[in-house]
Amino acid sequence: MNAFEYVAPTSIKDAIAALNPNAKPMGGGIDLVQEIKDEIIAPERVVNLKTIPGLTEIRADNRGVTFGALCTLSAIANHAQVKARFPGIAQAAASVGSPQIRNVGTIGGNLCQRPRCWYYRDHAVNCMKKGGPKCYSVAGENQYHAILGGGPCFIVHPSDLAPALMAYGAQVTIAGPKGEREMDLAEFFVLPSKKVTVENILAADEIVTKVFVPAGTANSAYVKVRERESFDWALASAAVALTISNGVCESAKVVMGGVAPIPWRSPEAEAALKGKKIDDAVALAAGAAAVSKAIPMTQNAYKMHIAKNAVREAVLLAAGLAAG
Ligand SMILES: Cc1cc2nc3c(=O)[nH]c(=O)nc-3n(C[C@@H](O)[C@@H](O)[C@H](O)COP(=O)(O)OP(=O)(O)OC[C@H]3O[C@@H](n4cnc5c(N)ncnc54)[C@H](O)[C@@H]3O)c2cc1C
Ligand code: SF4
Repeated sequence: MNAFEYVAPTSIKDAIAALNPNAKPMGGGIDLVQEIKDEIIAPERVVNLKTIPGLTEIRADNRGVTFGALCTLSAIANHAQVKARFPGIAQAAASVGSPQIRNVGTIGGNLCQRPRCWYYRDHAVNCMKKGGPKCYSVAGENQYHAILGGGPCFIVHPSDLAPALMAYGAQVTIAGPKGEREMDLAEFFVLPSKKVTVENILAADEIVTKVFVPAGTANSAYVKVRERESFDWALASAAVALTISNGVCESAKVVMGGVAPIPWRSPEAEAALKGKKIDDAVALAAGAAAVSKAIPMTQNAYKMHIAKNAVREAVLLAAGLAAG
């Protein structure tokens, strides 16, 4: 582990001024500190965002809900209005890691956490994501890797919150040297085919300051399938938000986690739901549509079945029907 300078800014402006390509912002520090200890990264400076006041607030009103970037996952999972009005988001936050991780981990850190690929996490392996010559998962151990959107790197995006927030059309606010900008969370994530060394559009001197979720349907759900039930990242997950009128699905958003290098929205699954009365057959058809374009790697075809059934179950839960 390298020695680094520690900076504790008291404003967003000071935090931005302290950031540069050799510095890293820190939320709860769960992922960042592990990366430093494992010698995957060696920043010269760590900028602790927790010393900036006002970034832990959750504000719910008629327009929707705003999460400061330093909100913990526990605060989101336990917030009464989030649970009642945005159940899929509360369920996603509650599904992250263990209670200790949820008490410390922040929404900003959850969205910006680095991939879990074991080649990436091995400091001795210089794969493409670290600027090296090749992706070792292609001919190697790829059972946890992407079935959609992969290439030339085949990570899956590890965030549980991201699919649920995207299903609600969340917007993210980014602060940088030129001020603040807002964008759809869907535009925040970057496929490896565009830029292989990063997972999002943030520059080295930019941070996430808040996430806004517009008011919408309470018919939502997040279903996560994991290998180790006590705490684990998703093998595959599905966030579904439905607008239902007179028993018929007027519109649907379906976003999967754990299957692609970015949270993966499925227009195919959404089309399979729109205009239909939701029942098990329709939910299953949506699940099948969600993986219809998947291309499994040598060891992860099993993920197709898991993702399909995660979508099916999330659709049924969002519609208020018991999973079949
Ligand atoms: C055992 C274990 C199990 C886990 N299980 C899950 C799981 O099931 N689901 C899941 O989603 N995650 C899981 N995690 C990952 C966990 O690290 C994140 O969920 C957590 O939210 C990270 O938050 P943090 O605030 O500690 O991030 P940090 O470690 O502080 O930061 C993570 C990354 O984001 C950057 N960053 C942090 N805040 C900002 C910001 N505001 N703007 C820009 N960049 C920022 C940092 O520079 C760093 O690169 C698990 C972790 C562990 C150790
Ligand atoms: S999947 Fe990505 S992170 Fe993993 S070995 Fe390949 S290039 Fe590296």
